[in-house]
Amino acid sequence: MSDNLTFPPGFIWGAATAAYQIEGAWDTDGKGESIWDRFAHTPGKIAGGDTGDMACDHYHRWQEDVAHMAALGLSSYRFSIAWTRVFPDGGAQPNQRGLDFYRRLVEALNSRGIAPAVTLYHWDLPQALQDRGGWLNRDTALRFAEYAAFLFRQLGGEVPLWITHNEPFMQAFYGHGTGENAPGHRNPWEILTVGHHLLLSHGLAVEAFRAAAPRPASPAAPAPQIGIVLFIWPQHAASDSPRDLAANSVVDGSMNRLFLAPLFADGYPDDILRHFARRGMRPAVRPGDMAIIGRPLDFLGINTYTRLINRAAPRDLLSGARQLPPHGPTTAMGWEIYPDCIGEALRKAREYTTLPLFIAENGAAFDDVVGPDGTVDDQPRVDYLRAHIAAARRAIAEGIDLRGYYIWTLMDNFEWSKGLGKRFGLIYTDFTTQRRIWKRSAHWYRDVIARNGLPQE
Ligand code: IFM
Repeated sequence: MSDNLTFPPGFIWGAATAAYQIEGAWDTDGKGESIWDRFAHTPGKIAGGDTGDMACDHYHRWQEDVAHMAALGLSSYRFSIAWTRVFPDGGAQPNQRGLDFYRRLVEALNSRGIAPAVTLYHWDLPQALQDRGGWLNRDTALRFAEYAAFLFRQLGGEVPLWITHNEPFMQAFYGHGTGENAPGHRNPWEILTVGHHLLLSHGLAVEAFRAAAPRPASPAAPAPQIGIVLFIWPQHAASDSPRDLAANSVVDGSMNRLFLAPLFADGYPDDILRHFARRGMRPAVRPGDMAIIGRPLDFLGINTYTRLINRAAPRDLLSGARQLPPHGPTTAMGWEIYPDCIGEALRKAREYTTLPLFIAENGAAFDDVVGPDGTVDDQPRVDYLRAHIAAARRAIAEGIDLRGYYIWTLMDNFEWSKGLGKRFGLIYTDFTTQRRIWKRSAHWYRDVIARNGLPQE
């Protein structure tokens, strides 16, 4: 690490995906219906009428995809398990064929030296549990802990990094507040209860993990670890006026502190509880819950892509804030390209915990096209990644214990309500033929991994 481009030895270079976004095969081999299957099949919910029915057809093409990961040189691959493949109706009866799919995938990754990082829940709740109230029903947290315990028993030792949830913020606020995500509820009064049950289910799963104490596959391998992945987006006030500062603090409180504080400090932040209580919103906390939620973890994963600039907007029911337009160039999502999001998100996490940190997702959508010569020249993504990885390197130089960086995402996939049109991948997916084409950024990332750092410009 003699220069400011090289990373510490053993730094983890990864790529991330999620089950519903890549697998397809939505009703194959006994898989049950999830809330995303139901939501995407509801007309008008997804741009262009797209669904994840096929997505990248990874369920059938996983061997080819693992070969791409190996060719990239990934040290880790983060993916999620579809609860409904393993327990089709969210109950206690496992589906062997679903479990076998993940067992084969985990074995293939390990055999190629790619450490599996497994997310248990990336938003695809069994529809059968949704029919019984979903995350509004405290019982769903108990069902989640059983599902998690089953996987710890089955695959625990083969998976070095277990992640309970991906971005509980999104499930709570977008699934239940704006309705942009499944299950599509537009009922802000549900948000805090859903968020609380997600966190409770996380804590119960951590307890199940400690009880199972999965042993590493080989004595030389490190013991499997457990953590959670939070969405941490830096928030900036539009001005120094007390109103803008207060509005900014509410957005930061809702997106970031509402999840960091109960996990790592002493409960929900008072200012945010008061803010929501004035709107009649309260989490359904029972005695003992906060101790479960705060069970010690082994690491924290952070997803960060940009920043938001907030100005007071008293008419906004939920936050009392509005976001200003981005202050510079944006990605195809309309998100400002703001590389300091990496350092700011890591420092925010550091206010709450000294655990090892991972950037569990970072990346960009651009309007990539296959050129006449059959290549995909995504130089804007290379520029984005270079700037963000450089920011990660600066954070390490500051003393932040950052252990790894996962690009979102391995290959273009189903970007939730935006459908198949938002391309975030290192690898271009032709959704008609399912052909994969390495973009310029994939070649570039392979080089970064091989040299364990950034090339000179
Ligand atoms: O595609 C999503 C992912 O599922 C969760 N984090 C943000 C990504 C880009 O929007």
